[in-house]
Amino acid sequence: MSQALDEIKIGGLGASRKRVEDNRFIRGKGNYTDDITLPGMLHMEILRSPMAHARIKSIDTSKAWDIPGVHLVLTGEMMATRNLAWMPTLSYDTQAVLATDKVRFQGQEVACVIADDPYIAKDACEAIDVDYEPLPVIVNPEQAVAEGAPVIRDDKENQRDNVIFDWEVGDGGGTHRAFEQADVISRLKLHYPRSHPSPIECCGSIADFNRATSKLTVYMTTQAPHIIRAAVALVAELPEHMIRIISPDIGGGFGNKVPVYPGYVCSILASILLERPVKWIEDKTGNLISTGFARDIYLDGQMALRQDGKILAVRMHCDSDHGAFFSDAQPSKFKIGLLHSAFASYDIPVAHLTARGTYSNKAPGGVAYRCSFRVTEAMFFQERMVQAAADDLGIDQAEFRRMNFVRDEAFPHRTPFGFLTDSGQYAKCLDVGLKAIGYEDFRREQAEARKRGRLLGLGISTMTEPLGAGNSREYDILGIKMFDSAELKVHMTGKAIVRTGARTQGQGHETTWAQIVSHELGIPAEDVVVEEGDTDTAPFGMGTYASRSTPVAGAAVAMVSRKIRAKARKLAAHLLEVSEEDVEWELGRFYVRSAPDRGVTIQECAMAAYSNMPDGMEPGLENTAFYDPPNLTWPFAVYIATVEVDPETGVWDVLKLVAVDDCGVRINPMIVEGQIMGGLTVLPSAWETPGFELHSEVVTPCPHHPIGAKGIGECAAVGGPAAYVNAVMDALSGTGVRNIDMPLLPDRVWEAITYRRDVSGVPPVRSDD
Ligand code: MCN
Ligand code: CUM
Repeated sequence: MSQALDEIKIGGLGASRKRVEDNRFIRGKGNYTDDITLPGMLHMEILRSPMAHARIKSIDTSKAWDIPGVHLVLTGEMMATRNLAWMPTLSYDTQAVLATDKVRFQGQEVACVIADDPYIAKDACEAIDVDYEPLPVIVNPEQAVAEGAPVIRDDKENQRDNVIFDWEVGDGGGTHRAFEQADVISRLKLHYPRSHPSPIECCGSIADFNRATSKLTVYMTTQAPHIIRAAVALVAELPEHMIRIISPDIGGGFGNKVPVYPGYVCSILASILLERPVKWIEDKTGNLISTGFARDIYLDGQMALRQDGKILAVRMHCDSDHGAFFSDAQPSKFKIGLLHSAFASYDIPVAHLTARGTYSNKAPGGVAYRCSFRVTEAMFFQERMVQAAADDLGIDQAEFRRMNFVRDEAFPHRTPFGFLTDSGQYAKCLDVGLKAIGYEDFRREQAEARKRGRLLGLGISTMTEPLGAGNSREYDILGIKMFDSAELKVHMTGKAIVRTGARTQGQGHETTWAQIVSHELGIPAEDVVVEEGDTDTAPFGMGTYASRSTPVAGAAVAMVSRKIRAKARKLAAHLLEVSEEDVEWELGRFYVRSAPDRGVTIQECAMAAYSNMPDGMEPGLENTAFYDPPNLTWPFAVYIATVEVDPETGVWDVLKLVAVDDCGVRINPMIVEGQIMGGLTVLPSAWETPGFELHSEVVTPCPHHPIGAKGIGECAAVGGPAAYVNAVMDALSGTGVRNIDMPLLPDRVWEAITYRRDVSGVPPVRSDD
């Protein structure tokens, strides 16, 4: 008879285990960067530019130096003597650490003061006298390429204009031919505005250089500690083994804590110069005006359609505003992230995307924000475009999607831009969503309400997200290939520690990685501790963003557990005095095939690894696995929102939101639901947050992931926005309004309803009459 453990009871795969990290968080016992105080620690503050574009004529720091308690005033000129005035970005550009020649965005770092406390440092910043000569300012791509536009990056030798790149992907000729066959061509232009990830905790670092040991320890808010270690080694030319990056608890990242910021660099240099720990904690204003933003993309697309509803081809152009430095965090190969994952949900034969990136006098970033390298923009555009096309053809929204979806049996499917999606049941997800929202009934109710002057709307959005970069053949950042690793140490009493190079920021890795170990080894999850974030102890990893942790680091946890199991099997054979081939595994236990009652538990094997190993066997039960995924994982989701718009004020309320997410096998269903709700809510308060109805009945296991899981961390933030916008647009159907750019503030909606016209959010001004 089987004596296998009950997987749910031990907290394995599928268990809605409460998050173990919350034990400390809800008690206020988290350990964030700002909670750390080191002996002799000094404090750093940054002086930021009040101007968006100006030449620096002079910087006078003498008054700052005179303030008691000030230890160091850093300027770009001083940084330059150490070759640190500029640093490389993640997209092969350069970024000013402290400005020397010009300031290029409002909020740019101009000088730093290191003092006994942050207040003295702040006062001293205000005592610094900077003489600026204002220059014309550019705030959007149109201005950037206009005749006579000032060249923002005149620091770069061969830069004669404000264009960063012109990039294209897809089949231009084929797309052109398909458009010639079209019965109808549908067009949509929109702006996905700049957004800021806005984590509750701002960025910060404590650099601690110890002259006696030559060791540099940096506590910092980073989603990717190993990448930072490599960057510090390469940029500051310090030996990598003498650098230790510790990412303590993180109070939300959302992409904001991927880039390298000047504050980190300055605190490191200051600590080296002063030989004392230097703490820098950014304030909210600093975080909002200077750290990695997202989106800021202008999209113009056309869809070639056959009268019967078949999508024949798509043509897209994207103008993206990257701010003053091209510092996007994205795989090297792709200039505009994974924007070309657009239209992956649909079976479209051919497509062509052209993209132009330009500089502006805005903060750099392009980190994306809860989205795998610009897939939010891709999916938003996909779903807005699909809605517009269905309207143009007079075909029902849901039906139009269904008839163009990639069919279940067509996987793996090559998208028109060349990705290979792995699996899914798109139509089934849509059916579940339509049933849950009560589609037919709502349409009737909507028509009835219209007669009484009430505006109801229903918006559908789907998303197919490329999650889990690498594989290493195609994905790298600055040449560093994208894979991950996990280390598992099983102690003699059968308790274990698992470490990965990912870094949780609230996603619950401390809970879910233990569940994977439980699933593979039958060790109860509560007996497995998870540790991440310290480069001296964690194995190498590319960090946590683009929902790559489960697809890559999580897979590595499964793979290292399997290595441990393979060794435990040898130990079991030894203990049971049979040959390895006669040993069978069931959860938590090895047994003799011919005599199932004779068995040993995984814990007994662990003890044997330290006390009774067979002759010639290396002792211990520890291992590391590197995992280079064969492909990205491709979760799918359908989000359907219903709204009511008040025609008098433009205020709109969400009546209901139904989410159907298929992220493959769910490790922890409760955490997955938390991730979905968070993604659908993003920044608004509870007051604006509707009740969500989440569905988990569609599960398409990822065919190439060891436990069948796909990523989920960003799906709802990727697919959610179009559901809300499509619902408002649906409520306005018949008015001739085709687009309102986000944010859908009441005044914009009111303007659209009242004047029956599109409302564009294009800065700097929009005509109000
Ligand atoms: N999970 C699961 N089953 C699956 C997939 C995931 O149980 N099939 C669990 C995972 O084990 C993990 C969580 O769900 O505990 C999210 O997993 P995953 O999709 O792999 O995403 P990451 O862990 O890589 O998280 C990154 C993602 C990103 S890129 C952003 S941005 C974002 C997000 O997570 N930032 C967040 N969610 C966030 N949630 C919080 N609380 N804070 C942030 O900063
Ligand atoms: Cu794109 S925001 Mo997340 O990938 O850290």
